[in-house]
Amino acid sequence: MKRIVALLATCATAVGLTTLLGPQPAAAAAGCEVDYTVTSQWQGGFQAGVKVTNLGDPVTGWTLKFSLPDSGQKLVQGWNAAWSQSGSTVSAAGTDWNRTLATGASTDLGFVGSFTGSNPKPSAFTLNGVACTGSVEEPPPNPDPGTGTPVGVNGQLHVCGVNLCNQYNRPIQLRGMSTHGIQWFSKCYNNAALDALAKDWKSDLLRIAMYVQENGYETDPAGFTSRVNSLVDMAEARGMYALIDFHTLTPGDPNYNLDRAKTFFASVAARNAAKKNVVYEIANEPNGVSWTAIKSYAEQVIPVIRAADPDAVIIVGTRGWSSLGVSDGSNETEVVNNPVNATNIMYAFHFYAASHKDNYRATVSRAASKLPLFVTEFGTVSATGDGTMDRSSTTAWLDLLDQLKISYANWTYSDANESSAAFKPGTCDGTDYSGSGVLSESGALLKSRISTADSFPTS
Ligand code: IDC
Repeated sequence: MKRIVALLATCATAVGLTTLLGPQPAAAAAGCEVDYTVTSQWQGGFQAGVKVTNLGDPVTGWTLKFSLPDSGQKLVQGWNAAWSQSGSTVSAAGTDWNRTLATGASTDLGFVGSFTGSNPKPSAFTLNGVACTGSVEEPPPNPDPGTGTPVGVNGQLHVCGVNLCNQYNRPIQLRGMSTHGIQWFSKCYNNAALDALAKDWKSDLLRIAMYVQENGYETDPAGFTSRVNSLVDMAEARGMYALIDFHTLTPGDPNYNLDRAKTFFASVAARNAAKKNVVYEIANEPNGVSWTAIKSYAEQVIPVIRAADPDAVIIVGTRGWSSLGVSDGSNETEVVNNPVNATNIMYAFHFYAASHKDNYRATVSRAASKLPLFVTEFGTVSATGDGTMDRSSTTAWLDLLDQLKISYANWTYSDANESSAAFKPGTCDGTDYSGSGVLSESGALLKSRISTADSFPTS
C-alpha cells in the first residue's frame, strides 16, 4: 500500500504583492490536504482512496483536481464525487451530500484507474484552484469534553410527542453506527476504533448488537452482559449514546427469548440506570409473528427495565423484520390502533436501501406523524447485508430521515466481508480506522453523512 500526503507551498507570491500594493482586504482563507492511498493494484489497474480535508473557509461546492503523470494512466470509475478526466488532469466535483465542507471537514473519495507503463502517484492536487498545502493541525483539546459531545449537550433523552427530545425538551436526531454481532467482531470494538467513531466520524451513537442466538447471549449470559456493559462505558467515555440491542433474529418470535430478555434487561438496566447515555432496544427484528404477540412481549419486558431504570427511552421492534409490518403485507395502522401500553417508548423501523424503496418510504412518511420512530438499523445494500450499494435509494432515505428528524444507526461498523460493512476486510486486524484506504464504499458514504455538524438545540 502506497500512501502520500500532499505537502506543497502556498502564498509565496502574496507577500510580494502586499509589498507592492500595500495591505489588501482579507481574502477568503483557502487550503486543503489530500491523503492519497493506493488501496490495491493489479495487472494494468488500481484502486485509490482520496481523503480531502478543507483547511480554509467553509466551501459549498468544490472541485478537486490532480494530474496523472504518466500518459498511460486513466480514470475508469470513481465514487462519492462526479469524476472526469481531460488530458492528464482528473477532476472530482462534490455531489449533493458532500458539496459543503466546513473548515477542517473531510470527505472520502475513491476511484479505479488503469495504467499501461508505470503507475506513479498523482501530483498537483488543488481544491477550487488552490494548491493543497498540507498537514491538518490537531484541533486544540476541548477544554470541557463533557459539554461538547452528543451526550454532554443533550443529556438524558426522552420521547416528546413523536420525537426524540433532549434535556431542553427539543427534538433531536442522532446519527450513528451499529456494531456487527459482538460475538463475531469484538476485535473491531477497541479504543482506537471507538476513538475514530467518536472523533473522526463524529458519531452520536453506538448500537451494540448483542445476538441472542447464533453463538450469542444464550451461550454465555454473564460474559455477554459484561461485554455489553463495557461497550456502554466506552461509548460514555467518548460522549456517545449507547443503544443496547437485544438482537433477536431467528427465531423471529421474541417470546421465545422472553425469559432471557427479562434476565438480561434486569441486569443491564440496574447496572446502567444512573447513566444518561443508554437507550434500550428490546427486540431487533420480530418476524413470522403477529403484532399482538410482539406487543405482549414488550408489555412484559418494559416493566422490568422501568423498575430498575425509570427514565430511559425504550425501543420496540415491529412486525416483519421491524418494517412496521410492511414486509408482511401489513402497515403501521396495526401499531397506531393498538399501541404498546407504556410511555417514553419508540418503535423501530429498519430498511435495506437496495431492497426497500418507495412504498417503505411512504410508510415512514405517514407513520412519522403518528408514532415515535427510530431507525435502529439500516443498510445501504440489499437485505442480505451484501450486494451492490444503492446510492440513490440510500440518499433518498437519509434525506427523508434528516427531514423528519428520525435517528438512525447503520449496519455495520465492522470489517465483515460483506458490502454493508464500513471497513474493508482486515481493517480490524490493524490500527488505522481513520485513513481513506480503510473505508468501503458504504463506509465512505456513511462517514460523509454522519460527520456533518449536528447543531443540537440548547435552549
Ligand atoms: C446479517 C449479517 C451477516 C450474518 C447474518 C445472520 O450481516 O453477516 O451472517 O446477519 O446473523 C438484518 C439483521 C442483521 C443482518 C442484516 C443483513 O438485523 O442481523 O445481519 N439484516 O442481512 N435485518 C435485515 C438485514
